Amino acid sequence: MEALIVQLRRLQETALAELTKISATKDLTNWRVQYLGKKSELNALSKQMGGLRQEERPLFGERVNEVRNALEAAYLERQTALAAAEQALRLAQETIDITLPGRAIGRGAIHPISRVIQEIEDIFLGMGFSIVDGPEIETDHYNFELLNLPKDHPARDMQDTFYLSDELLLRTHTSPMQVRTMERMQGDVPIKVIVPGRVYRRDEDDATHSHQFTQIEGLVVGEGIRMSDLKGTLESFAKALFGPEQRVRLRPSYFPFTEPSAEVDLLCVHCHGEGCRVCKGTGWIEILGAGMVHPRVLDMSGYDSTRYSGFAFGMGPERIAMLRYGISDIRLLYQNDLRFLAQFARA
Ligand code: 2U9
Repeated sequence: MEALIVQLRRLQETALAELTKISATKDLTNWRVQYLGKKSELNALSKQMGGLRQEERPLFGERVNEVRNALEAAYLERQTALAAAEQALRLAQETIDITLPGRAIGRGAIHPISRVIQEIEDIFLGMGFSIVDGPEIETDHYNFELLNLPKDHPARDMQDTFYLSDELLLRTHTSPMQVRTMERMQGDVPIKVIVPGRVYRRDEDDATHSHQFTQIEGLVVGEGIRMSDLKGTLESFAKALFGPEQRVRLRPSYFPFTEPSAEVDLLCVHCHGEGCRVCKGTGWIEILGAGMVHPRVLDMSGYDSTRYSGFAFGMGPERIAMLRYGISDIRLLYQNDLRFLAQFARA
């Protein structure tokens, strides 16, 4: 019995000494199998109990249990300590230095044409208009015929056209969308729409011309719509866009789709009517074209011109952007030069 007790003590000392040498949780399992498993020395020793005298057995059993408990406790303690150390190491390695400055994302700017379009859309939405848009590839029928521009009409030359085939073309104005709107409304009134969009003309590009540009056109159709409605609407628009001091002036003009037609001047946005370089000394600048919808145009789109009337207008956001921001060459608006565009970033 004495010899067995000594073996037990030695076993405990060796096992604990071995345990302290283990430095990774994955190596703990081998230790546990070796010192606490079925084939362990401890198990072998405990089986020797049968060879002991009856009165020695409780004491020996107690000693075996003490050693087993001590080894179990030491194992758990070591496992907890190693797991904590390993986690601390992992956390330290995965630490991100959040004090590093990030990569700055450049601030974008809304294109000056888009800015002007958005502003104009807001103004007309506020006056109860709807916004519609449609195809840039159109038919001759919608782009010309239904706008009172038959094939032999001299005004077709005013708008040199990119034809894609005999019947298909790049629209020269957004007006075909007003025609399509009238068709869709099938004689219903009122119609109050504006149509912003890109249009195309066979022009040589220079400081004031571009073969591709933008238009915003408007159309109002109803009963009893008069020239005074046109003037009042455009005056409200001009004040909303350029300030309450604005005024509009109509001069007679000609468009095939309106009769009468007018060119619409606003007080010069630069000198407010004094006369300057921008308005060539007149105090006025031309911003819009407009007129009462030609009766033939109404009739062709299903609106009886003896009962209904309407007004229409058109303007170029490029021209408005150039006046507002002092841009002297229209081509700057299409070159996508960031040095130019970045100037329109909001602070
Ligand atoms: C329908 C009936 C009438 C649209 C109109 C103008 C006058 C006009 C130009 C101004 C400068 C275009 O951007 S610009 O080149 N537009 O002067 N446009 S009346 O008249 C219509 C349109 C559709 C059914």
